[in-house]
Amino acid sequence: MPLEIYLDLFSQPCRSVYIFAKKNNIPFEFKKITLFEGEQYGEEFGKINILRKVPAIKDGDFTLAESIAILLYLVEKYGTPEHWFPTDLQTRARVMEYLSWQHGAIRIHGSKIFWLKLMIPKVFGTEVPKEKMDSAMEELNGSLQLLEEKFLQDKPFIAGQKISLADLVAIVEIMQPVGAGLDVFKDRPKLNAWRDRVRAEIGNDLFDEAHQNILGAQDMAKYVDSSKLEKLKPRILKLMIPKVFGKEVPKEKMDSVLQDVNGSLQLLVPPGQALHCRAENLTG
Ligand SMILES: N[C@@H](CCC(=O)N[C@@H](CS)C(=O)NCC(=O)O)C(=O)O
Repeated sequence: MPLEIYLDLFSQPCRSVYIFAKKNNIPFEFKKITLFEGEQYGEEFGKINILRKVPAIKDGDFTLAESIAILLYLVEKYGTPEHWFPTDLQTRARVMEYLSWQHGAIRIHGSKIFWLKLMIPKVFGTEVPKEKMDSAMEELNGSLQLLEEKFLQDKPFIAGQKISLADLVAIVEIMQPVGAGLDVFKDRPKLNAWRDRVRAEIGNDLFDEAHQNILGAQDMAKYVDSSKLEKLKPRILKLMIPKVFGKEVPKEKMDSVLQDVNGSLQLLVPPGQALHCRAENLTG
């Protein structure tokens, strides 16, 4: 039975696993989980990953979640070229240092921009207030600066002369806000040159193919079926509002949305209020 990889290429960690498997000619079956349709909550996927997140893999009877664990599993199982996860103790430690740091920094901050700039306005039909955007931009800029100054410095790649898992995981995350229309490379010549090197090492065609969905997200958002967006609202209230605003949506407000998804935010706050009022109402 071939290795199964459960993916949605809108997701950054899915792209890292996808690119790694393709680049290293690892045979696998692409099992599509469409996040926007909530397929991660289906019964079948629950048997693969009870955490309800992609990526995940199934290798025979063995299932595994978490992109970093999956990448390391593939490194070991398929004996991929050494530069991806160097054997030298300290070089490997540099890769691990980045992989450990990025979850709470570039990943969170890049995703937040994607939601604030593209998804929340599209789904709720209103712009996010400027001060929320400014503070999210400040966080992302802080992380990008650390990537350049602490992790990349003057080396071609994060671990030194060669591309490693650290660069792969970094680039897929950085492309997320780009998908929402933010040119993160503008006025960052070092980051721009690093992106070009990483893309060339991955292979331009594979890089572009893996990023086709996310780079088309703005166009897709224009034409997406509004009934799908309605279905997304409760999930956004439950999953994204707490992430983005750092507070849970109170249970009674959540319940009222679930009772009438079509009414959505209009049920919760009077129409016409700005999103920051709505967000404050939502988060209590
Ligand atoms: N730490 C996990 C994060 C996985 C994750 O957050 N996946 C998101 C997509 S980027 C997901 O599946 N979300 C579905 C949901 O939360 O419903 C990893 O690195 O694999």
